[in-house]
Amino acid sequence: MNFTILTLFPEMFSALLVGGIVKRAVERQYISIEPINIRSFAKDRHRTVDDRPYGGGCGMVMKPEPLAEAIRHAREKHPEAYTLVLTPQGRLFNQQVAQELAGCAGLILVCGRYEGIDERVREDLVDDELSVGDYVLTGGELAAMVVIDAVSRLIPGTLGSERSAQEDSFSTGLLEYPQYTRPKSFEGSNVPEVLLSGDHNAIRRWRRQTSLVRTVLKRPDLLMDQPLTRDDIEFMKKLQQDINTIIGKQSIAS
Ligand code: 9D3
Repeated sequence: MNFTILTLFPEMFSALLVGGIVKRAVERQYISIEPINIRSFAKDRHRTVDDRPYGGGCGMVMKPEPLAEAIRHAREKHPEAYTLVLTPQGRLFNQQVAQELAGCAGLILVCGRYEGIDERVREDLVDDELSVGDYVLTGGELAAMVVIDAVSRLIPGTLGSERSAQEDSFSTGLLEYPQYTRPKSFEGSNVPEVLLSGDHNAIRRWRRQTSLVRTVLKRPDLLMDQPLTRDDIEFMKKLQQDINTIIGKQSIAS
């Protein structure tokens, strides 16, 4: 998978190559990352890429000509690629969108700066718009890196010997169970007995059940459209009964 990034700050993307799975995936040629400076498509002496908004208002808008030239250049080089613009108005990026994008032949990621890009470029040259969440960034670059990171690890081969992308929490639809490593006792707190038992069935059930409890407490929204197993339902009913028993035995203290 090729990621072509159109940006005014191509150097920012070197952060992806400092270390970790994305760097390794590039080295092993599962992915390629190709930042292109939009400014190099500006024709005037000052290499202007922004201009004042029609109708007035504060801030600047990315002017259409250099941006359109940059997108056409990227599309000619990667005719099969899907063109996305990162904007606060975009479709919310999540694991499902990452899965979808991982199926693309390539991605052209357009990073906005200033107050945004000229609407005509978005209408004519962009396939879709993505946001990475409801908070205000200073530009699309960090958002593009979020997309590259999340999509890269879904490309077959990129995770290497690391656990498969199928197993992680947003694929099971639950939050992950707690993890422990040596030592058995750390600052007075011990690793749960069951994990030391060697009983793999018991360990699997404990992990599933702690995942369920965590998800109920921290992200109940994730459970709403999640298929639960017969075992899950039985566990949650038992928990509910236990809670009711405790409540039933209580008299009001205050
Ligand atoms: C003053 C109007 N601003 C709206 C709050 C306009 C604005 C334009 C561009 C504010 C921020 C940005 C820069 N952000 C992005 O380009 C961006 C972004 C984001 O800010 N949040 C979440 N996802 C994304 S994707 C691109």
